[in-house]
Amino acid sequence: MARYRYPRIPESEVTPRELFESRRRLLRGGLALGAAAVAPGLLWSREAQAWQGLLEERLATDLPSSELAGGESTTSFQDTTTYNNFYEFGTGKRDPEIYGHRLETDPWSLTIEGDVDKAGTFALEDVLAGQTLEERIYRHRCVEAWSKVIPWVGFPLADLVKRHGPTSRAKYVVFESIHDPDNLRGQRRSIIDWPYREVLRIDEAMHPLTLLAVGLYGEVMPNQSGAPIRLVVPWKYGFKSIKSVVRIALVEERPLSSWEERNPDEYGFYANVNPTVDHPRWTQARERRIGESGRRETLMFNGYGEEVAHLYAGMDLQQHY
Ligand SMILES: Nc1nc2c(c(=O)[nH]1)N[C@H]1C(S)=C(S)[C@@H](COP(=O)(O)O)O[C@H]1N2
Ligand SMILES: [Mo]
Repeated sequence: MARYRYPRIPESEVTPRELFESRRRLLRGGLALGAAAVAPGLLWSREAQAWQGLLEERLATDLPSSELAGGESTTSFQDTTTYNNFYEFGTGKRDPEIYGHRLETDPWSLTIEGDVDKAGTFALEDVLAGQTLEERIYRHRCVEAWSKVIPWVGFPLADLVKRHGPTSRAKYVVFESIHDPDNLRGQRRSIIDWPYREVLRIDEAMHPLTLLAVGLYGEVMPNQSGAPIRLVVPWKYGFKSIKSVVRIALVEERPLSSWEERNPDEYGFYANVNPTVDHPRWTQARERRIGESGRRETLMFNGYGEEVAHLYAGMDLQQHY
């Protein structure tokens, strides 16, 4: 069977929100062929393999949705998927969209190891089979001072971690992205020490806002956005939200994350969005929302302070940035 690849979506076929919602309604009504006429570029279930088939089935049902971006409008699907940071494909903002088809997502498995009772390597379909999916609309703020609002589809990371029985030694959670320099052209350059690695404190990892996302805008996660499964930590700078995760390890000692290792003055371990702590080379007080003109004020903890400020009680956030 021909290997499945995520289709490149020509700009002329990009689906605005109303269209993808009507497509979802049609799909729910069992009218998949009618839906194909609505958005031909976005329907590709025929050759889908195990995890994709399972995910598409779930995406075609009504998922609970939480609007957690203060009513701010979502960034368009097009902007969300054509302006990306995914250095495995290069450092240009369009590189992930242009070269993303080289990411091999099928089959995909996730290794969960370290200080857990149930360690192992699990096929993504088995990981997904045990999880309840939901939509979460979150702000997304890059350390480079641009931002988006994205309707993610996923499940709380805590739900997965709990299933694997973290031991009392587990103090940090380490995440690793795919390493495949043959297909990922950016990995043939030493931008960071590949593979991309990120780390959360266990309480940050278990926080109900922390998601593992497998889709956006009601669609299977596009490659450029971190297919097939990525982290989303909405109160932290975007670099913490590691894409295309293959390994999750619970550990006692904190390793350095990739960006911290590369440049600790510019990319701290916590990386909480904080308008009062400037990046050494630019202000973090304001941000450019992709698709808008002008600047917005950046919100403390990206607007999630009520939910997360207690995690950092008593810490000097000027020092622990
Ligand atoms: N594996 C990997 N994950 C990554 C990155 C990357 O280069 N490689 N870039 C990070 C950065 S800097 C940001 S801002 C977000 C961007 O997510 P988006 O392209 O979906 O907006 O992904 C993060 N996750
Ligand atoms: Mo970023």
